[in-house]
Amino acid sequence: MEVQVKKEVKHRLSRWIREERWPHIWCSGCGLGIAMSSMLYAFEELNLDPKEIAIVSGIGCTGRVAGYVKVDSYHTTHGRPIPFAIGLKIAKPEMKVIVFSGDGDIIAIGGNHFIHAARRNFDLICICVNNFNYGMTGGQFGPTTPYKAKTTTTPYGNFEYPFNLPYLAASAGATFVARWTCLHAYHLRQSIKKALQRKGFSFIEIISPCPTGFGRPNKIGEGLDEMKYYKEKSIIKNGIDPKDAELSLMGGNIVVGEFVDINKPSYLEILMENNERIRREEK
Ligand SMILES: Cc1ncc(C[n+]2csc(CCOP(=O)(O)OP(=O)(O)O)c2C)c(N)n1
Ligand code: SF4
Repeated sequence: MEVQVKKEVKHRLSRWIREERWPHIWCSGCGLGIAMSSMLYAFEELNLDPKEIAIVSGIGCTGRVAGYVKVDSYHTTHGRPIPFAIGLKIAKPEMKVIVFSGDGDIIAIGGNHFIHAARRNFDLICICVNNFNYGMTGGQFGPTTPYKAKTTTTPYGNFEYPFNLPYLAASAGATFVARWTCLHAYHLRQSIKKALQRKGFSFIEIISPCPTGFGRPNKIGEGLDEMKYYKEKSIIKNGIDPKDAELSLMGGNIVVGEFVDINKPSYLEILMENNERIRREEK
């Protein structure tokens, strides 16, 4: 009789995931799995050493990423991943420090830290998963919720205008700015790879389905329906002024692409140069 030997099949990303923390908490149809795996595939393709990467998140469903990834990772308080990551990068400039968090976390409570990190061209990769609501706490509206969109706290439709995140990042001083949806997993991975290989403040917005907090109340439906919407309505426009990067989940288009990629001395380069100069002058 032939003896069957069971072969253990390992996922291609298993060296990057804390499997002991599985199953994850995300709802079916949520885009966060694609957002996270796009980053992990970028690590894999660049053949990075887990020891050279640190991931910092705040709270929320997106914030869980820090707990699931097998690198040095930090789940910080609400809105504070950027200042935490700045401290980390100054202490360990040789590490690739990534902030991976939600729109509520980075742009609402953490908005001030975001604009100043961009202004300083601080050497960080900031990935913001924008699902247009506060997913984890029950689907409240936030600063990226579209005008007229329904959330638990805007049952009659949101009457505030949202931020255009790439425009905000670029006008504050970010030197690499991109936006992709979870459908654009290939492009997203390429942008993350680019960001991992450059200095300065890189900002990547990932438009992601949240069927629970956003899709259903706005009659978009499930995660797959939102992905179909992205397929129908997204247009790639690399290199355009981000102020023209339209974003509509309410019937209009979603403009995606790499909008900004410029060279400007980064915060750490300026800091090192100044330290050198002061040392020379004091001799
Ligand atoms: C100081 C503080 N205020 C409020 C909360 C409650 N809270 C937890 S998650 C969250 C919203 C997160 O939204 P977002 O960053 O968009 O992440 P998502 O869950 O949508 O991925 C809030 C307000 C908190 N943890 N700490
Ligand atoms: S609430 Fe939304 S963001 Fe949170 S896990 Fe569910 S689908 Fe994803």
